[in-house]
Amino acid sequence: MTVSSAGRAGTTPSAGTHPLQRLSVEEITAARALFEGKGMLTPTTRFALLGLEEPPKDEVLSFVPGDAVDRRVRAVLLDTANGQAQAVVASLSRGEFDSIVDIDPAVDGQPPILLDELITVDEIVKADPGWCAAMARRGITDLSLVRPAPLSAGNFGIEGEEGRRVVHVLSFLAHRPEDHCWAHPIDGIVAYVDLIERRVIELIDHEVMPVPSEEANIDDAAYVGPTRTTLKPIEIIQPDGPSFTVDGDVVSWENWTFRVGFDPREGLVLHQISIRDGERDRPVIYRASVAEMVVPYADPSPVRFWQSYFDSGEYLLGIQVNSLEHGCDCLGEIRYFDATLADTDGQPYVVPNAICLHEEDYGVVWKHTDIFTESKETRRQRRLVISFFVTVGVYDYGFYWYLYLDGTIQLEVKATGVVFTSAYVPGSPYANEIAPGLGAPYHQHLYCARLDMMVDGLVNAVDELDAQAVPVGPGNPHGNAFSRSALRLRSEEEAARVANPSLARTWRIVNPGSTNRLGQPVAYELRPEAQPLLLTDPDSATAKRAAFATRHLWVTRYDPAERYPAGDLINQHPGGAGLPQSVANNRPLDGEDIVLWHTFGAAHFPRPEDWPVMPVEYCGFTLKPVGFFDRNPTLDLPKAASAHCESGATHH
Ligand SMILES: [Cu+2]
Repeated sequence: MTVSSAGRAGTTPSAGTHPLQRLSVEEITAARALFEGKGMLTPTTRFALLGLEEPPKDEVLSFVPGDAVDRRVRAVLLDTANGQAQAVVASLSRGEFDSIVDIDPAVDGQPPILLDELITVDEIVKADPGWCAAMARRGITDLSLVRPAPLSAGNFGIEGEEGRRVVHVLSFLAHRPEDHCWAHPIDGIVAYVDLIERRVIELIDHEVMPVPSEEANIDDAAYVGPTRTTLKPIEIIQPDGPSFTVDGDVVSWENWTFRVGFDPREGLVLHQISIRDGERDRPVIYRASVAEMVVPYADPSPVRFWQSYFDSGEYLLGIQVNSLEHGCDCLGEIRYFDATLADTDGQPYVVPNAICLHEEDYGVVWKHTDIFTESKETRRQRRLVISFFVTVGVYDYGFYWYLYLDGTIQLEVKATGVVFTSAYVPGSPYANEIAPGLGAPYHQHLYCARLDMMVDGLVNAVDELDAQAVPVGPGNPHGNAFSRSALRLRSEEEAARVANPSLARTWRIVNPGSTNRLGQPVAYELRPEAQPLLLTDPDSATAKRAAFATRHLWVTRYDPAERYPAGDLINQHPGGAGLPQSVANNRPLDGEDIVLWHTFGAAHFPRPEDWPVMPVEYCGFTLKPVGFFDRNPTLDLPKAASAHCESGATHH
């Protein structure tokens, strides 16, 4: 990797702009013009990524409205003619490049897969005589109905792939142009494609397997059957409007305040989440996002062993964002935010209604009927929902952040869409048959949330809490006692942890310098779902590249350069980047500015009910205030949150 740094000259301040404000259409246009003007673009240069380069935390925290802001972008450029790639940081305010780093793909990894490359692989494989002959052997001659998928190759040390920009191509067959091809995998064959040389470099025609033929068109009334007519309407009405206010990208709701961000790679980012407590706005999280995810597949077949998709680092979650429809995707009083993104030519485009904001009733928050005083009190819970949906290949993922009235923060990921299919081999221990002859290989969906914590300030520490059985003995003669142990995680190596649900293990982020009225350090607690970690062999290529998924928790000292748990460029990366590298320094964590990295997700053993489209599977995590407040912070909720629940004063 080589680094060159351009000098700094006079500044053109961008007044009136917040440092974390999302890039505008004008700024993306200006960025492209800057790259063009400096001779950085050839006719074959593609922007694999163009997004906001966020300023370091101290700059953001010391920002005062009206201050000049140095607006910067970062880009990953790929010349599709020769494969040369660069990572660039440039200042729009100063009209200068701050760094231009030449990427060595064999060492640093490849730029993410471009949306354009879907078309590229189609052209390449269909021009390959060997691939066409392999299709013909399977009785497939109308190649216009074959759908080749550009799938990330990973890095398995396959001869001839090192340093080359490669995707692996599995193909699917449509019976007609409008037929959903995922029902008809053409299995037993894979093409390895060099996207720069534009040719098939290896064709593995392992086995002619029957192509499953049953159609599965969820938009075809003949397949789906008659629509049920028994459901009565549910209307969600807020006659006085929603309780939140939006000022630019800043959202305020009840006591919560945060700033909406949107990154081409991570998608939705929540900045500077704080909660008002009396006269104080108390910070909780400086920055929260899902910074990586991996979907490793269990099928060891010679044409599929490499399947392990890093949907964020390899495909960029943010640019796959859906435009949401009111009444379908979101119900009630909705405030949408558009997403402004750059295409591979560096041109801006806007995805309307990309982020959905609304509030939801969430049942009872607390309730008590007193058996002595006959007092009856009930209050209702609400949550603010901020979400977006992406489509990455066959899968659709919804990412839903929830803020609750009682200070709880939750992330829920919704996985739906179509499972990745195979030709089912009877008796396979690695796949389920989900339709006649149609297999769905086992796999995992593992996400890594990056939580840059700021509980009442920058000085934080993490304790691991376990339920603790206490044996019979002095002080516990009847054996009823049990307790809880707390272990301060003092260094980065020590803080790489695995969940233990049988001990109700949680991780508490405390501020040792801020105490509640009981003298306890204020805290938020991460409650993991404690689902299985990465199930691949510890020595597998995927385990090296997705090392983040071998622990439920990592804690690192804040470093603005450490943004992604599997490294900056994960596509074809040989592994070892990201968290394993970050924690190798074993920096101390007790009373420091720290970042939590939480791996969560689900092992998916597909069911017949997951076909032809999968009902949402949920996973996620919760952050709960623990001694952050002096008492239940929802005592001030009004009794009649709805017209149907009238005040106890008038109805006994
Ligand atoms: Cu799945």
